[in-house]
Amino acid sequence: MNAKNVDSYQYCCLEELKKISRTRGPKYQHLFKVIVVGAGKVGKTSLTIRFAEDRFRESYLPTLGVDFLTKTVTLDGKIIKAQLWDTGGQEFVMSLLPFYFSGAAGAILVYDITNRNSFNSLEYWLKQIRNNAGDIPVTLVGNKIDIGDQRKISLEEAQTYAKNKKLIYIETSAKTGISVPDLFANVIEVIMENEKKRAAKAKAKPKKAKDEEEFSFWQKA
Ligand SMILES: Nc1nc2c(ncn2[C@@H]2O[C@H](COP(=O)(O)OP(=O)(O)O)[C@@H](O)[C@H]2O)c(=O)[nH]1
Ligand SMILES: [Mg+2]
Repeated sequence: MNAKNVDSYQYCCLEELKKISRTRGPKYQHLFKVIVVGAGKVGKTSLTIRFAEDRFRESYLPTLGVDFLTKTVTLDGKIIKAQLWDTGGQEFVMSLLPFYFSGAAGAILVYDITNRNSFNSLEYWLKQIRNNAGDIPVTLVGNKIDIGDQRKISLEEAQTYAKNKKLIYIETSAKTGISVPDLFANVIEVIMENEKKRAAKAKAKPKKAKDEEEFSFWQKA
């Protein structure tokens, strides 16, 4: 698949999403976009599928372009629809990065606790998030704890890294499902808190500045 095809595929996905929300009518109060990033084979696709559909597959299918999965959750009596954007870490997707990051309300940054290279690449991905999506909440995920006997990055090292970068840290297994609901619950909670803060700040600002700052990702039904 080349970049041109990926673009049209992407466009179709967006059109499809719009159609769904039009025909079925909005059944949620908030809709936001969460991006899932990290090196290849760390479990990004597996985590999003585990969360959205509660299943797991052993075989590796590299993600081509970008895929959406949506999940509706309830928090503080509000219905929230999370749109999870999953991407492959391959070079050919790089041209799509700005589009992929645009309007994200939060990010899940994944590495594989049994793979040192995936941990080393966190710096790169964090830079991409900060450059393209700004100061959004980021949750760091150490995945594959079901094979903890092959662990290459200790819990302490990961926690220290997360603390230095001011990230929330959580360890999961997409395979067994352990801590996957906690991860997403946490992500949604921090995004909601961040949005509340942003809204309060925007309210306090004069109208002109408010208009300039408005982003479309925070959509009310
Ligand atoms: N043991 C184990 N394998 C996993 C886990 N998550 C993903 N995998 C496997 O790791 C490989 C890559 O997973 P995938 O979700 O495609 O990674 P992605 O490239 O980051 O999207 C696949 O063979 C998965 O079955 C996990 O939590 N534990
Ligand atoms: Mg994938």
